Parts: sequence; C-alpha cells; structure tokens
Amino acid sequence: MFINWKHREINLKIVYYGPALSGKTTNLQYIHAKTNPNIRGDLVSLKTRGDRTIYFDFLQLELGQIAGLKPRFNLYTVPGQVYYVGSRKLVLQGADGVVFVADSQWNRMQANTEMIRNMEHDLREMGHNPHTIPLVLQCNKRDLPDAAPVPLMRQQFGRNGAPCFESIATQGNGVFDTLKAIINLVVNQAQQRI
Ligand SMILES: Nc1nc2c(ncn2[C@@H]2O[C@H](COP(=O)(O)OP(=O)(O)O)[C@@H](O)[C@H]2O)c(=O)[nH]1
Ligand SMILES: [Mg+2]
Repeated sequence: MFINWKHREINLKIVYYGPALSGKTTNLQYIHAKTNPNIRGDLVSLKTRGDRTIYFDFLQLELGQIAGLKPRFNLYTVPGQVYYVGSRKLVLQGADGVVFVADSQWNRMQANTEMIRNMEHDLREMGHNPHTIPLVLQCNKRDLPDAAPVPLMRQQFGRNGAPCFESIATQGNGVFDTLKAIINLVVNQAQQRI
C-alpha cells in the first residue's frame, strides 16, 4: 500500500500467482477487454533483460473511494516457470493481496502444490505473513474434461475461510467474481490500516 497524500491516491497491489500456463495472463486480458477504458490503463507485458530478467504483466484500475482517497489497483502476474524465481519474488514485494490461479487439470496438481509452497516461501521472504495476507483461490480451466473436483482443490490449495471461485478464464467465467473478492479483502484491510 502506498498513499500519495498530495494527489489523494492510494496504490494497492494485487498479484496473480500460480504455476506456468494456469491462466493468470488470461485473467488480466479479460479484465482489460471488459473494463471501461476511462478507469483502466493499458495491459503491459514487460520483459526486461539485464543482469536479471524481470517478467510480468501489469494492469491498473481506478475504482471507487477509500476514506476519501482514490484507489488505484495495480494488478500483476508472476511468471510460473521455475527459472523465474527472482521475478516472482520481486513482483510479490509490497503485495496487498494475492489471487492464486490453480490449474484444474489432474496432471497439474503437482505443479499447483509446488507453487503454493513457493508462494508461502516467497511471501515470508518478502516480509509478508502468508497466513494473513488477503488471498483468493481461483480454480481455473473448469471447462476441461480432466478437471479435479473443486472441494479437493480447495482443501489442497485454499486457506481456511479464503474465498474460492471456479473459472473458465478464456470465456471470462469467474474472472470478475475473483477480482471483486480480492478487491473487497484488500480494501477492508487497507481501511483498517489507514
Ligand atoms: N481450456 C482453457 N484454457 C485456458 C483457460 N484459461 C487459460 N487457458 C489457456 O491456457 C494457456 C495459458 O494461459 P495464460 O493466461 O498465458 O497462462 P499464465 O502462464 O498463467 O499466464 C493459454 O493457451 C490460454 O488460452 C481456461 O479456463 N480453459
Ligand atoms: Mg502469463
């Protein structure tokens, strides 16, 4: 959370985290396609090459008000590939909330499990408490025939009481339900901290 008192803006960071190809970028593409251009910026996909590769997607939304301040929600995705561990940590830095995009296909359960572990580890390393940071679970790719049951996924990848949504990001199903849920959690926590 970063407040610019001069401009009365509050910047909030939401990170879409999950294994490679689970549908994180597709979520942002759908949000970008369906929101009014007056309240959103461009969808930017960045790949920087230096001594370190930083790779993520970024989309900014301006919605509503919090305590008289104008909130800007900065949505990021992390790259899921194993070798982008540095990017994932950097993107998680300062996160106000996380959406874990799980891939529902049976053969991706191991990848989901590994990424949940990475997420908890990276959150701790970046100074967050993985048990209290606002978190929403999205079970994506529900259209595929080999999708694992949602209760099982919720048990494996969800946190106690964390909202869980089924989605088909390519069709937009569940994308805004997920976004609204994480925004609600993040706004509630921000209001308590201001
Ligand atoms: N069948 C199906 N494919 C999806 C769904 N969501 C994303 N995809 C596809 O999965 C692939 C990876 O998606 P992408 O958003 O790039 O994954 P990322 O690596 O998590 O950013 C793409 O080919 C998407 O079209 C879904 O709900 N159902
Ligand atoms: Mg991506």
